[in-house]
Amino acid sequence: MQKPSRRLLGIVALAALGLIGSGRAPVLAAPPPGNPYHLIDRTTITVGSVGDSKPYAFTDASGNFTGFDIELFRDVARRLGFDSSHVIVIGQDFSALLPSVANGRFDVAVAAIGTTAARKKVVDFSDGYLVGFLSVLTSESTIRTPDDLAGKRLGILQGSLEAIYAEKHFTKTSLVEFPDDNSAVSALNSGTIDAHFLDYESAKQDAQRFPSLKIAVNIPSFDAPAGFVVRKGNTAFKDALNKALHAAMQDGTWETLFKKWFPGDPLTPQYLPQH
Ligand code: SNW
Repeated sequence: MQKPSRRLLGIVALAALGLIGSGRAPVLAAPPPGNPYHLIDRTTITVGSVGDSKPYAFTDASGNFTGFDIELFRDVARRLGFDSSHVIVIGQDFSALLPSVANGRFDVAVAAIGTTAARKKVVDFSDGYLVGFLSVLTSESTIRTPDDLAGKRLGILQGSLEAIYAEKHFTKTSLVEFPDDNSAVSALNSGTIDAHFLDYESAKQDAQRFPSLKIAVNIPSFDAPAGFVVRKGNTAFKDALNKALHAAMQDGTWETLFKKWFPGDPLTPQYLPQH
């Protein structure tokens, strides 16, 4: 048998110390003793997410959850002592995520969930880690502005910020609710709806996949940055997540993941290392 190389042994030693894989921030090697974060299972973080919110949170071809939000959360969890084998991700309909965290079914929900005052009545949010746009995706060349949606059928994801925005502002449009973005995009492709209203990055991916679809309208959602959602009052967990999240921003991990998942997009200055 070949002897492992010195370099390999060095890497293994560094990995055991938790010194590689997540930048310069200190990383705990194991879940902390006791249950300081009030987790359902003290050795594991149980995460609720969605399977089709590309590129934020989705399942890959082998059924594993991945995406910007999932990778960022795994990095943050590792800084608290929970490596990938101690983070379980469970898929749900988007509309069930916040109630499930409130009811103690998940320790945290991670799925590009925008922070709003209404949602903060039900759950707590970490600090924000992502801002973007809400977009109208359509194959109809006559839809170019929000006004063009009058009399049209527009898909919305149940429980989403898009749904709330559409109900308030697109009052002449018939809104058609879907449990997930995939089924809405199928309905769009089959002509059951005229357009779908979803996050810009997801819309961009759909437009690449289905060349007839174009992004017609973008509405800034900078006042509702995505955050990690925890049970109300679980301040120890929220504070620990915030500390690790800021370490991931400060050591460039956020920037690396952002460039990986949103290539070419403008970086958000407040999430970059501060000097
Ligand atoms: O508010 C935006 C935020 O600015 C960023 O673009 C990431 O998405 C949002 O958080 C909005 N996300 C929707 C929501 O919170 C839908 C999330 C989803 O489809 N998984 O309702």
